Amino acid sequence: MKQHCGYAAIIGRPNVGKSTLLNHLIGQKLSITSRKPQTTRHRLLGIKTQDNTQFIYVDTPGLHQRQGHAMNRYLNRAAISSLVGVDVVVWVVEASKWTQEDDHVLSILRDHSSNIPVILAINKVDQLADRELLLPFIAQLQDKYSFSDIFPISALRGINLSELEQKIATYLPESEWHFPEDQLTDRSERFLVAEIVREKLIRRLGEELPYRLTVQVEHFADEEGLAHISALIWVERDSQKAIVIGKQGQLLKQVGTEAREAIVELLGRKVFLQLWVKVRAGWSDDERALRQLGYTD
Ligand code: GDP
Ligand code: K
Ligand code: MG
Repeated sequence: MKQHCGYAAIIGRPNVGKSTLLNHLIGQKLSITSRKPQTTRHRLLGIKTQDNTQFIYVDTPGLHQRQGHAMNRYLNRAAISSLVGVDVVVWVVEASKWTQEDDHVLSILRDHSSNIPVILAINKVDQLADRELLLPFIAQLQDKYSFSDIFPISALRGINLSELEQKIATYLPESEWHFPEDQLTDRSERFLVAEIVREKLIRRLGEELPYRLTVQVEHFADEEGLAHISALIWVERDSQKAIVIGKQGQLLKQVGTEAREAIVELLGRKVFLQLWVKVRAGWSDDERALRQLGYTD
C-alpha cells in the first residue's frame, strides 16, 4: 500500500480552539489549552500515523493584531512561518462569532497561503443556541475566500472530526513517512513539561499575569525510575512573584500538585517536581531575553 504523509497547519485567531483541535485529532493531550488568549506560544507538531497515512498537524499561536510588544511580534511570526511548506491549512473560526481578528487572519492567508488549500473549520458548534444561524454564517464566509471545504465541528465534543480528518488526508501527498510511526511530537519531554506547568499557572491565575510569565525546565534527570524535575517560573516584577506563590505558598503548591499529576500521565513514570519563582524585569518585551527563554521558533 502506498504511503501518504504531509503537514496540516492549524491556524486562526486566539481562543478559537486550535490546540483543543490538535489534541482531539491525535487523541492525546499534547498542546496546552485554556480560555485565555496566547496560551499557545510555540509551533508544535502533533503526529498521527494511521493505516497508510501519517498526519503531521501543526499547532500555532493565535494570529492577532497587537504588534507593539516583542512577545506579540514573536507569536505572529511563529504562526505565519508555520504556513511555509504545508500541504493544507485548517483555518479555525468560532461558530457565529466573527471578529476583526478573523479578518486579520484572512488577510494573512491571502498574503501567505496562495496555492495552499484552505479548509475552514467552524468550531464550537456545540455552543450554538440556534443551529439555524450556521447556514447564513457559512454563506457569509464563502464570500470572503475560496475555501476548499467547510466543516462545522466541535473540537471539544468530537463532532465531525473524523470527517474533517478524512478530508485532510486527501491533501497529503504520496510520500515516505517523515517520522517513526510511534512518534507523537517533535517536542522534547522537557518542553512539554514546561508547558504543563505554564498551563496549570494560566488556569489558576487572573487575567493579566499569564502574559507576564514563562516557564523553563532547569533540571531534568531520571534516577531509578523517578524523574527529578525542577522548573523556573519567570515573572517580571516582585508583586507578580508574590501572586504566583500565593498566601502561605498555597497557589504554587496547588499548581505543583496539578502539574505533577499531568506530568506523570505524560511521562508514564514517577515524578519529583520542584518549582521556583524568579523575577526578570521586562523579559516579555526584550528580544534577547525571549531567545534565552526558548522563544526561538
Ligand atoms: P486556541 O487558543 O485557539 O488554541 O484555543 P484553545 O484550544 O486553547 O481553546 C480555547 C477555549 O475554547 C478553551 O477553554 C477550550 O476548552 C474551548 N473550546 C475549544 N473547542 C471547543 C468546542 O468545540 N466547544 C466548546 N464549547 N469549547 C471549546
Ligand atoms: K487559548
Ligand atoms: Mg492554542
